[in-house]
Amino acid sequence: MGALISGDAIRAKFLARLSEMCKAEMPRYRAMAELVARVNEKALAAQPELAKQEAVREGAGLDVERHGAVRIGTASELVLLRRLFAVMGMAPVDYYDLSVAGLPVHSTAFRPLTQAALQRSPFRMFVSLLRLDLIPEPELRDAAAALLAQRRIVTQRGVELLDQFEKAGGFDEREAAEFVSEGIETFRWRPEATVSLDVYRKLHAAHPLLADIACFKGPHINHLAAPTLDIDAVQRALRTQAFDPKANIEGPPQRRCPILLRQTSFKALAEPVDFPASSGGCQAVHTARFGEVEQRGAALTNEGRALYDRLLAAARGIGSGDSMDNEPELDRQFAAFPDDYAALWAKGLALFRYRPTAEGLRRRGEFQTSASVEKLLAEGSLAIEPILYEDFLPVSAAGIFRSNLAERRETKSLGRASRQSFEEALGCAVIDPLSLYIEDEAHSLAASLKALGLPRA
Ligand code: OOG
Ligand code: NI
Repeated sequence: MGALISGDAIRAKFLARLSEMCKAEMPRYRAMAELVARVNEKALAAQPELAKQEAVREGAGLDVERHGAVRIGTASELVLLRRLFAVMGMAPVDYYDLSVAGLPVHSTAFRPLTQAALQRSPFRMFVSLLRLDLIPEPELRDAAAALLAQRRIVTQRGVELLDQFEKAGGFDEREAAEFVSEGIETFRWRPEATVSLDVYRKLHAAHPLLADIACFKGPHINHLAAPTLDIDAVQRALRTQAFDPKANIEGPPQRRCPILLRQTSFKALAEPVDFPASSGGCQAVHTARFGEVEQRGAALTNEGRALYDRLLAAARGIGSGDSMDNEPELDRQFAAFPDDYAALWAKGLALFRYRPTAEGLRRRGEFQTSASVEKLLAEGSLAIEPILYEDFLPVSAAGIFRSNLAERRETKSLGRASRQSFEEALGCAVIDPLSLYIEDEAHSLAASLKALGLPRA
């Protein structure tokens, strides 16, 4: 066995292959990525300081996708994906309940946990698990469960490699390359249903997600999300260039100091699918795969997030859903959310990374041990920059899901969150994202104070 390859390196390779595969399989997605690249180039030329906003990262420029998504059917599939993503240094962070938006799934995001790892390859996978308990028809539940019990979503060689990785604690270069090739197979689009058109239609009628998850050989990746520096310009370009984007950008409105996550997408394409010859054979279309764009801003504290949720709910209560352009109402509500970093810091709404300034370092050792962080910031000895939000938003995710469902359905809540059953299926607890941001913030503050000669607990 040769030298071990890092999870970060395997993740970067895996994403490069996924991206290549999606662009080859879906010319529409390639075209969207090119459109986004043109918008980013323009935005950077007009405002070079934008590069800082979505820290154009060391190993990952703006041409590298930030996330993808799959939907799976069973606990054992979820465990397989957990093992597969662990090889790439990705762990499950947060729990997203989508049942409140009428969707029979709940989700987590597998992602790298540290800034250093995100810097090298900021790729995450949003993984949604079907909740058969939210499908009312018992015979369809049974049919879906039987279909899912039969399929194997990781190749046999892929499973052997996972066992080997867990025994040895790593892969050398040759093994990593083989793992990437096997792993990609799990996410490939195979335009052949495993059921008759009649069964497909029944499952689809119960819920389109049920058909998407249960009627195929594997959990085809349904989208990748390209990063942008100007999502409003992307949305306009998608409209004028007939990409059929969703009606509104999900997340907070446009701001001087971006927060959390804004997302848009072109709607899922109707793609031809073959049905098995054994059941009469025929073709129909299936609507699942799309393309997404994201722009990230500051991570929020609990207080900031509560304010965000409250303003968003107020805006949605007045506008509604995806069918309506809710921008004016969002703008109106979010006037109550401070839009400069100093105020976000002072009010404890966002999370920040600290660093000592050159001026501060020059005065090292001259500070009074009682000097407050506020004073050090005010006199310019310390500086802050927002910590980027690396996770997802359940209301936004639901908006993206819904814009891709073929028909208009009621948005009636299907049930309640079931974090416990999700974690039982996963075989471990999901990580609390806030704890990661807080640790980052605390660590940077301690290191900065130390650099100023102000060691403190
Ligand atoms: C996932 C939809 C959610 C996001 O970025 O929030 C999503 C899916 O359609 O499977 O992609
Ligand atoms: Ni997405």
